[in-house]
Formats: sequence, C-alpha cells, structure tokens
Amino acid sequence: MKYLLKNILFVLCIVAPVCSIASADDGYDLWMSYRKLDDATILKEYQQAFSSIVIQGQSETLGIIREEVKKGLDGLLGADLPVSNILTVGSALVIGTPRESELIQKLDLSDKLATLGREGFLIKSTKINDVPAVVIAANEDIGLLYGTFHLLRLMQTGQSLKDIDICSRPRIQYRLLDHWDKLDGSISDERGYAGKSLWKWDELPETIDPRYKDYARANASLGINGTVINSVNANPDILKAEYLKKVAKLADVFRPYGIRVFLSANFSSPISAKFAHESNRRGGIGNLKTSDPCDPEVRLWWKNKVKEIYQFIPDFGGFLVKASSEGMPSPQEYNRTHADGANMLAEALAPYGGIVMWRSFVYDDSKVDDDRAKRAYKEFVPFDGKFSSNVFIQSKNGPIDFQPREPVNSLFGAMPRTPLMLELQIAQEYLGHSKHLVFLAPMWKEYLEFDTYAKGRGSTLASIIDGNTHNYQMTGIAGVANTGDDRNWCGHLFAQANWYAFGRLSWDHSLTAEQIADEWIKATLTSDANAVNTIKSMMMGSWEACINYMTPLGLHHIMQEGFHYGPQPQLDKSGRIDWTSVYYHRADANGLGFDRSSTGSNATSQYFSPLRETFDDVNTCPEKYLLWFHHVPWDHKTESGRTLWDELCYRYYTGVDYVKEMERKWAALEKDIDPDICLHVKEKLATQEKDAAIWRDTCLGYFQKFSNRPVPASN
Ligand code: GCW
Repeated sequence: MKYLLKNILFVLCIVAPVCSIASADDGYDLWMSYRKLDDATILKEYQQAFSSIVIQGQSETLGIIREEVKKGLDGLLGADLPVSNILTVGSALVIGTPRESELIQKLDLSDKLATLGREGFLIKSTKINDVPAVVIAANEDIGLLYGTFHLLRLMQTGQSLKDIDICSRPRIQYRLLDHWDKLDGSISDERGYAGKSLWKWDELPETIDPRYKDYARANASLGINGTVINSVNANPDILKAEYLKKVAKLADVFRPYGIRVFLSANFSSPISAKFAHESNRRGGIGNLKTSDPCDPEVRLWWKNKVKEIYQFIPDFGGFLVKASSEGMPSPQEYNRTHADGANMLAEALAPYGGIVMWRSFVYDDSKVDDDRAKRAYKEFVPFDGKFSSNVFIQSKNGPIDFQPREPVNSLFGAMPRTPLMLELQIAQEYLGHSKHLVFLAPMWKEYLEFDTYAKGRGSTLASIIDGNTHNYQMTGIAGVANTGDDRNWCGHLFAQANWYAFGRLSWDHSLTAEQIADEWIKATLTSDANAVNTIKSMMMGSWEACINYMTPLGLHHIMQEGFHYGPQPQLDKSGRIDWTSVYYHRADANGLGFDRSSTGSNATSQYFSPLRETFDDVNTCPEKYLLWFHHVPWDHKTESGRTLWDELCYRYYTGVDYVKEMERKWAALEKDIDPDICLHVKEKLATQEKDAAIWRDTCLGYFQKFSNRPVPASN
C-alpha cells in the first residue's frame, strides 16, 4: 500500500506539471488567442453567418489574411471552415479588393471605397448571388488585413454582425512604435522592462526568428504601420552595410503586414571614428572630419548613405533623430540650427519618399532657459515654417519627460507651419516599470483631449496631431515600445493592454479608454461579464492611483535618479541640484511646487489664452497641475477644503488604498482567469502595493521636514 501510494504520488508529480504547462496561458498570444466564444446566442449567429471563407487574389498580404481569418474563425467558432476563391451555397465571409475580386467588384462599392484611402476598409453584410455574405472590402490588400483584424475584434467582443455596415480609416498617417533597443541586444538601460531586444543582431541576416512575424502581426492587428527599431541614443553602426543587411531582413518580414522600417540616426555618423568625440554617444562610421550640415561633403555623405539604404530597403521610412539632448551630437555644435540639420537629412530622403522625425526633447544647453519645461518651445517655435515638408518635429506629450502627469507640451499648437508628431511612452519608465498595473489609455485620452486653444476652443492635441487644426500635410504619432523578449512580450500581462491601447488610439483617437479596456480584456482574459467589469474598474482608475502614490497634485520627477523607479525626493550625496528632484519640487518651509507662473519662470506664458491665465492664477489652476505651475503654501486651501499638506497626505494614502483594492478585486476573480495569469498578476500587485507604500512613506516623510505638520496614520 505504502509502495502504491508512493507511486501514485510520483506519477502525480510528473504528470501535474506537464498538464499545467499544456493548459497554461503564458501570455504569448497577446490579444489574439481566439478562444472559443462561450455565449451560445452569439456563437450561433456567427456560425450561421460563416459557413465558408472566400478570398480572391494572390499576394503575400492576402496569404496572411487567409491564415489569420482561418485561425481566428476556427478558434472563435470551434470550427474548421473551408477557405477558397469560389462562392458556393450557404453563407460566407468574402474578402477582397475590387481589383482582384470579381465578387467584390460586382457589389459596386466604389463611392464608399473612394473615401477610404490606402489603409481604410469597409465591413458590410449583403448578398452575393443570393448567398448571404459579410464582406470586407478595401482599395489595397493592407486595408483588407486591417479589416480582417477588425472583424475578428468585433467577434472577440461578441458584437452582432447582423446588418453590419461600417467604414474605417486611420485618422493619423504615421503610426509608429519607437524601440529604444541597443545593438548589443540590451534594452535594460534604455527603459526596457521585458527582457532583451526582440532583434537578434548576431543571428541576422541568416536566421529569421519566427517571433518577428508575430511582432508584425500584433502591430498590424492594431493598425501600427511603422517601427523605429533602434534607440534614439543611436549607435552609428546601425548605418553600416553589415547592419543594413540585417535590417533589410526585418523589413522583408514586416512589409506584408504594412509595417515600414525606420532607423534612429546619429547626427555625427559621417565623422571618421578617429575624429569622433569621447562619449560613446558620439558618431563615427564615415571618413569626414565634421558633420556640419552645411558642409558639401557631409551632405553628399548622407545622400550616398540614403541611396545605399534604399538599395537594401526599398520602402525605408526615414530617420528619427535625437540631437542636442543628453549628450547626443547636433548641428548646434557647428553653429547651425535644428532646421539646418533636419533639412539636410530631409533632402537626402525626399527623392525616395522618406521622412525625418526630429525630436524636440532638448535640454542640454543651459543658456536657453533655467526652466527645462520651457526649452523645447524656445528652441523650436522660432523655426516654424523653416523645416522641409518631409520633416516632423516629434514631441513628447509633456514639457518635461513622460511623467505620471504633465500638462501638454506648450509646443503643440505653437507651430502651425510644421507638422508636429506626438511621442507617447508605452514603456512605464516613470510609472512603475513592468511591475505596476497602470493602464495608460486614460492618460493618453487626457492629453489627446487637452484643449490648447491654439485656434480658439476645440484646438485639442488630437486635432493638432491629426492635422485638422493647422491642416498639416503629414500626420504622425509614435509610442516608445514596451516590448522585449520576455515570453509575454511586455513583462506585466497588463502592460500588453498599453501596447494595445496605443495602437487602437493611433488608428482612432476618438475611442474611449473604457472601450479599449473592454476589448482588450475580452480578447485577452475573459468574456465573463462580471469579471470584465471588475477588471475594467481596476484598470480605469489605475493611472490616477499611480499619480496619487507617486506624484500627486502636479509634483513631478521625484523618482530615483537614473533608474526612475522608486522615490528619491532628496538630493544624492553629490549635492548637484540641476535635474534632480529638489530642482523640480522646490519644497521649503513656506510650501511646495515649482513656480512657473508669471511670478516665477513664466512658463505659463507659453500657453494660449485663456489657458495662460487659468494656469497662471493659483486659484484657477486645475488642481492636477497645481504644484507644476505654482509654489503653494502648506496651508493653502484646496478644493476639498483640506490644506495643501492634508490634501497631499490624503492623495498619497488614496493611491496606496487603490492598489489594495485592486488586489482584493483580483483575488475574487480566481475562477474566471487562467491560473498562471492569475498568479502572475497577483504577485505583481503585491509588489505594487509594497512599492506604493514606500512611495507614500518616503515622500511624506521627506516633505514633512519642511511642512512641520503631522502625517496621519491613514485616510
Ligand atoms: O526620459 C529620458 C530617458 C532616457 C531617454 C530620453 C529620451 C532614450 O530617461 O533614457 O533616452 O528620455 O527620450 O531621449
């Protein structure tokens, strides 16, 4: 008996892990696992609507569509649907362009298609030869791919397709992921929190990791159409032929998914290594002594380099450039301007249809202004209208640096003759890395809906970057990627939702954060209505909670230096003040906050009226920006009636309490969620709770030294 028991235990030990591996969800499939739908009514509707799939035409993209639609419908419906190019009896999903598909041509959709551009699509229920059909039509195959993913999304979220009739096209033209990946394969010191780079430079160009295709597929499912594959702190080696060959292989994989490759370029690339400056961010792969953009040899170097790139990558997208920032080389070193530098590159790229994305994230030159928040505006606004037509100025959402909350960068609206491209950060550099659950869609919506008043009421950030306010001829948005080679791509399962949200908003910034959360949860985790609502409620308040336990009421940049994770409100041992927490929070016996009003740095004057006045007056400044724009006395009465000090304490406690609440909510979902995912998130939340309490206690403990008022034990 004892022997038998021992054997049973042995078998259990062997078998149990095997079973759990087989059934485990490791997060690799992202929002595309296509689990069978469990709502019987909707399942029946779909099963009746689709007894076959008909796709006419041949191309690599159509091949991908065949694969995707088969995988998606088979998975969601638990079926094995035939895919062919002939319409038979029953009911069908018919996908095609009028050019390749006579079935689509017959429907005469030309009026609608004329409004959809190259990437748009329509989905419509109709009849073809008396056969009931749902049709996905577009002008180009890439539109069909986007339409296919959209149909699958509608089905994943259980929406009825009866009488469906929708048209969709992106509101923004360039929708990019910016990777801050280094050529040695690391991202960790470039704000990557999910392992190493996806790009295996040492294996390329010979070996093509299958994951490249999955990466492209995930992006295409959201409508992302470009990727900058290397860090803005660009290693000039990326432009050497040996790397271009590798990049070309990635571009080949991404192309049929509608994704173009872009590269970050180091401004001093033309310089010979022997003349390069000391710092490792300085260039040197050419044979010149200078990278002066007005030097004919330098201009020729770039023209030749660009020509070479297009020989490897015929649809190369262009360059992203970080200059005059954090030690990166720049035209200003030769007394040239941002426009001189950007236009030189633009001229080389223009014949091939390439663009330049020149970043406005500059703060190296202390002569410009003492207040870092004012620098981009001061350096770029005078050059409005001076950039070539294929140059974007790419600007971070806020004036400082991807903080938990900032007002919108005053540059937006102030450059009517220069297309501004918005740069968001999907990676949570200042929002708990991949350890904290922080859903960023509400944050991005707050920025997108921020009214700059550039041309009167309604000049929202969204309407600036989609070209409506100033009639920009090019429009663009970029998100700093949060991907890495972790099995689940993003480190935290919930960080996938931020990749998802960025993609969805870049296609249509009018979507609500709730809708995006709802889609992501249903596609990724569960369709159980109660569970969906609970998870949504966790996600929707998670950003505000993070602000509360890190930087409430407009505080900013009080994170650990360098690492940007935990709190560090105090100076480090060096006693240096510039760009430290002390510079930003300015706590003293009188109060807290950075006076950027007209009595201080006057950054408020960079905004349009009436924002300028609203921000300038401590009594009308929105409380969320209070300490961003004002140095506020500890006893100042806030909207709640509490003093500044009491409100600060209240916010820090509220933030931590929210995390505890998320833990409670998550624990109650055990039966609805895959066990591995359940445990993974549970552990992350425990870390978040611990961290949030550290933030609260460190910051309140430190500020108390100035406020001299008691910290309560709880709210
Ligand atoms: O936020 C800061 C980061 C740097 C980054 C820089 C930038 C890529 O701390 O790591 O460098 O911004 O955006 O250029």
